[in-house]
Amino acid sequence: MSHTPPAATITLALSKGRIFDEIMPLLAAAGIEVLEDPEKSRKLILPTNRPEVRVVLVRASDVPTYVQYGGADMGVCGKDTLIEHSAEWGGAARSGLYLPLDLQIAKCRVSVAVRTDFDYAQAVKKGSRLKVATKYTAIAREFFASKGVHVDLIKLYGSMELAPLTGMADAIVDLVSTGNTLKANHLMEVERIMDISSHLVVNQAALKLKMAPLRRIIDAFAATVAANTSAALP
Ligand code: PRT
Ligand code: MG
Repeated sequence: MSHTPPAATITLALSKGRIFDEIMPLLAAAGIEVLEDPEKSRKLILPTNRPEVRVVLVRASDVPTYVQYGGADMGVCGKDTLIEHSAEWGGAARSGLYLPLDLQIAKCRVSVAVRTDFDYAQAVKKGSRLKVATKYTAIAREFFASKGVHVDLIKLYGSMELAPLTGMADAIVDLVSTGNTLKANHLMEVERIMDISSHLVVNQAALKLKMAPLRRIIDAFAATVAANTSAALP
């Protein structure tokens, strides 16, 4: 059986977990319902109630790659992931990605954290060279360069919290949401680098070829985001 879709199919790339869970209400408001639970199914291609729309499940950090190379027409991923992906390509535009909408979901922040017994302010003041472990090397490089702090970046793919605990690094740059993970590992947040939310990413060529159906989905998402934002105002 071939998995190559008919030309009119819209493929949406999502990652399991928080992004999948938080995009569901937006999809529902756009009239799209995913027919299988990714936590229960082993399938990587999930059908929806709309025969022309399907979801592909990929690693969060692979979402921009799928959209860029046309494996998906659109996708949802964090601004953190987008910045790191764009840095590899010399900018979002050069990677052929169109970013029409901040979906305001899966919110968190990128922060610098250190061991509670490490005097970060003093180290910065003294002009010490800091060893910083992170998955977000582009964000970290840009941030410390703008502060004029010299850093040796150590690239990790997960469990960043361990690096300062084992003495491998002085600091980490990681995503923080409640702060519970840092606290549980005797780390503290010392700088907030930027706020993060998830964005809609669209393949520019697909947008031209499938303008009407993609626009309908983008507009429906935008309407829900606008309604949610105004409902959240005091
Ligand atoms: O897990 P995998 O390696 O496959 O990829 P991923 O970690 O990139 O995917 P996933 O699903 O964990 O995250 C997808 C996106 O969700 C991220 O790119 C962010 O944009 C967004 N997001 C929002 C978060 C968080 N909040 C978050 N808290 N991603 C990760 N975390 C982790 C963080 O890295 C840390 O380990 O949660 C921990 C901190 O949480 P608190 O609540 O204890 O502070
Ligand atoms: Mg994760």
